[in-house]
Amino acid sequence: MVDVMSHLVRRRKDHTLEAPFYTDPDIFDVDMDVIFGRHWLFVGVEPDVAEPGDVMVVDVGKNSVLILRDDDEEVRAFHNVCRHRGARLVHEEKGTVGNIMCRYHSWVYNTEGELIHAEHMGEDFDKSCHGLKPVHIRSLEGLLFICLADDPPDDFDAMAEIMGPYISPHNIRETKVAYQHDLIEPGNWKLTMENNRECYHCGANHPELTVPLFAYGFGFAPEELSAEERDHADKYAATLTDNHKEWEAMGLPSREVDRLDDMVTAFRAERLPLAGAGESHTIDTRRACRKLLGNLTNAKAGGLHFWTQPNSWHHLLGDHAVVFSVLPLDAEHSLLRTKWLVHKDAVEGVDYDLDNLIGVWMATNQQDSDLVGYCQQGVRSDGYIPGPYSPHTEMLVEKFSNWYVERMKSHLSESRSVA
Ligand code: 3BY
Ligand code: FES
Ligand code: FE
Repeated sequence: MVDVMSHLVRRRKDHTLEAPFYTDPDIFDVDMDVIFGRHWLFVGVEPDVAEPGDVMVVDVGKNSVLILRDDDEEVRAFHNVCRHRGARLVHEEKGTVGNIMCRYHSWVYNTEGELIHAEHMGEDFDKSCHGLKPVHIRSLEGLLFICLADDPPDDFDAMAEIMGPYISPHNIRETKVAYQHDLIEPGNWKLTMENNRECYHCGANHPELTVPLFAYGFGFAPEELSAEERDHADKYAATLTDNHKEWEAMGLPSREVDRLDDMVTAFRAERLPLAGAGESHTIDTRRACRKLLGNLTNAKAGGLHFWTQPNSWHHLLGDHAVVFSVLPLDAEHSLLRTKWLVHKDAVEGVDYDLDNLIGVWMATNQQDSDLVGYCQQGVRSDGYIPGPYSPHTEMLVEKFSNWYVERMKSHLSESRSVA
């Protein structure tokens, strides 16, 4: 087995990771234990389980997790494992249940996870000792995060306190999932995340996304701009400042908050102006949905970018929201799950056209997936040497890689000192 710690310790700052971090199945197993087993993961939204009895299954490596709304409307999470002989309980990704019955010997659990029926187990059998094993779950204004560890990182509340006011105007709880798309990217999960943390690649690769999104919002080297480009960049900077003032006056927190460095549950957010008509991530830059989110009365609410380590990013717009989660499948494949949310009362074909709603990000996701695949092909090769991140456009990629390296080091040194 590779010595993960020695690779972590010699990692060259401001550079991509060494190849085994993207290719080695043993390091992948450590990632699943340390990163995906012990941190808060974004897995879905409250509207995924809108009504009591609604169930969603999310697979995180070897763990399958049931997320459901109980009869008291509380969202709960349990391991999707029968407490009798361990059979998987729910097999479909989405469904609605009264109770949950195991197919094997018909044990029955209620939506609180309690075992309520088990035949032929004898008089001494105590049903109350055989409820479903709970998984920690928290809702950040309707965005659902789970943690598989017994003791999750204790800074979720600190994130929620800062991010609550940014997210609440979009009222995620009062939305519905208009569309979900699962894309298997041909790359390690860290390549998917690194790709998301920069827009250095946007101009050359995202003809649709760069219609509503200003590439200037993601950094550049001023000395490399032509006079005309510098003029555009200056105008963008002025627009950003003006918009932040306007939005904050309207009750929409907008200024950048960057906690990617100093928290375990690390995150970043900023509300950015949109180009053209300035309303949405659509090809005509106008709202895709007639009904706006929450109490918003103006579609020109910019785009709130919200990122969490290790596995999510979100675009909260005036008329819809797009939320993304990355779930690793193996060392060289990752599931990118994207959900488009619109106001719960919006009607497809009346208030929104589905193709128009999803068009920009369906195209962008495929382009990003191709780019991730090109890197995966490269990191497998003997020709791969860790390369430098741009100090102007990839500083947030460095923050992702640095967070990963520090979290891995911290857990591996803890487990060494215990052993
Ligand atoms: O290129 C991407 O996928 C993301 C979205 C916006 C810029 N970039 C960080
Ligand atoms: Fe579930 Fe037996 S394994 S009832
Ligand atoms: Fe991209």
